[in-house]
Order: sequence, then structure tokens, then C-alpha cells
Amino acid sequence: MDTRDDRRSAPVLRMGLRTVPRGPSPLLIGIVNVTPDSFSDGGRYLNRDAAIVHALQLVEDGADGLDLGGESTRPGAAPVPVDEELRRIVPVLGALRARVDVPILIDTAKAIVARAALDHGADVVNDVSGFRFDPDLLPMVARSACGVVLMHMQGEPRTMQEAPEYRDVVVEVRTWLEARLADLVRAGVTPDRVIVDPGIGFGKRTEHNLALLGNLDALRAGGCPLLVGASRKRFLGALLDEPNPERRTEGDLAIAAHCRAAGVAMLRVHDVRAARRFLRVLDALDPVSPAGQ
Ligand code: HH2
Repeated sequence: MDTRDDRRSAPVLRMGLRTVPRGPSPLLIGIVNVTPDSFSDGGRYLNRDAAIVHALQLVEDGADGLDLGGESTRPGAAPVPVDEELRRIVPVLGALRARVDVPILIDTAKAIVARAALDHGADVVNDVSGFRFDPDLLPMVARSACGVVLMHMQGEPRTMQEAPEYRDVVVEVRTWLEARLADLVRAGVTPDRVIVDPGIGFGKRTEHNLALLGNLDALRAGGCPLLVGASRKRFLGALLDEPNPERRTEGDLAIAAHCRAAGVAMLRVHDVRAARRFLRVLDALDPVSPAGQ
């Protein structure tokens, strides 16, 4: 197992069987939601061809990876049956795998969907439930060589924003990530396959999200690389007084600069082009890799 210091200075990030070179900025993971109801872009890429065109454009815009999801996790979202999620994901994934060489994350909480995605060339399983919703997912992942995103969520999407409560959100999320990482290791997932994520907006109020983002270093459970997914989320809408998610770009760029300085490994973003151009300028101004990568 890598030591924490080895991993923090690693010039590459492991994503399943791929290794991706690291620069001073976080890797940008472009979001591809093949859903009718995602909070920012629901319905826009439900059509297979539209999703493929969009994903190819994200790579063209500078995405280092893609996160493909067939079920919205926005607050109040309805669950999607497994057949429907497969129908949304598999054809898009198959077409993309033949055309792009970047790592592909499959954003699902279902073992059957994750298995099919890995069989069609996905590299990383990104389960926002932290392997709580489908008991078959963790053993399946442990048997494969894929990468794993371990994300914190309080509750479940249908009700998670009704009354999120913490005594100390940073300590509680850190403790949960550590305990869950230990469960993953017991199940057979080596820690060098894991990327941890505080789960911005998942059972958290604005003040919780800000506390987590302000203490990212404390959230690197087990020394694992960090992924942050704050793109266009509701707390940015609150801070900017901006109800339209597509008009929260300034918030996204502030998050990108903040995460870069904190040594975050990956940012999950909708607008890859804006983030890439913004970070390119920051990298020219300050080419030194921040601590924590
Ligand atoms: N956020 C969303 C979905 N998946 N995965 C990780 N690891 N981290 C996140 O923060 C995260 C995630 C929600 O955003 P989005 O996909 O844009 O919306 P929706 O869930 O409505 O499809």
C-alpha cells in the first residue's frame, strides 16, 4: 500500500487500470447526464446521439475524464429502474469508448449497471451512496480492477435536503469516509484504487458545504486523492442569488481556484471549457503543484 506522502506527491492519478498524468490543477471530469430530470441539464442529453455529441465536445473542450450517469441524484429525484438506467447508459458508453481514450466514470448505485458499464469499458465506479444502497455493488467492485469513488451522503436523494443536521460536519464526514474506506479495504478494495469525495450538496446546507470546502485537507481520508463535485449546485445559487444553474459559472470558477490551491485531484464539472480556460491561466501564473495532490 502506498504511504500518504508517496501518494500526495504522485505525478499520476490512478483510475482503474489507467494512470493519468497530474499537473498543478485538478483533473477535470466532464458531466454527461443521460437523464430527463438532472438539476442543471435534465432532458438535454437523454437522446443517445445528443449525449454522445455532448461528451465528445467535453473532451474537445479539455476534459480529462467523463462521468456518465443515467439516474439523477438531485434532491427529490425519483429512482430509475435498472432496465431503464441500462438502456440510457450502455449505448452511449459503447459509442464513447470506441471514440475517446479518457477515463470514464460510471455514476451509479446499482451493481448490475456498474457491471455492464465496466464490461463496456468504464474505468471507475462512482457511487454517490457510498455503497449503501445496493449490497451487491461492493463485492462486485472488489472482484474487479476498477477505480472507486467513495462519496459521503447524509440520507438518500429523495429526502436528504429536508433537514440535514451535523454537530461538526467536517469531523463527521471525515470519520464516515475513514470508516467506509476501512469497509472497502475489508471487502478487498485496495486503498490505491479509491478516490474520496465529501459529497457537496448531498444532505448538506450551504454552511455545511462551505465548512467542507474550507477544510478539504482534513477530508483526505486514508491519504486518498480528493474529488469535488460542486458544479452549479444550489449553495452557489444561494451565494450568487442566481436561480438558474447554468448561470453560476463565476461560482464554479471560484470553486476551481479554491480546489486547485487545496490540491484537489479531480473536479466534476458541467462547463469544462470555462474551467479549462480559467485553470490554464492560473497554471501559467503559478505552475507549481500545490501540496496535497
Ligand atoms: N454530484 C452529482 C452527481 N454525482 N458524484 C460525485 N462523486 N460527486 C458529486 O458531487 C456528484 C456526483 C449531482 O450533480 P449532477 O449530476 O449535475 O445532477 P443530477 O444528480 O441531478 O444528475
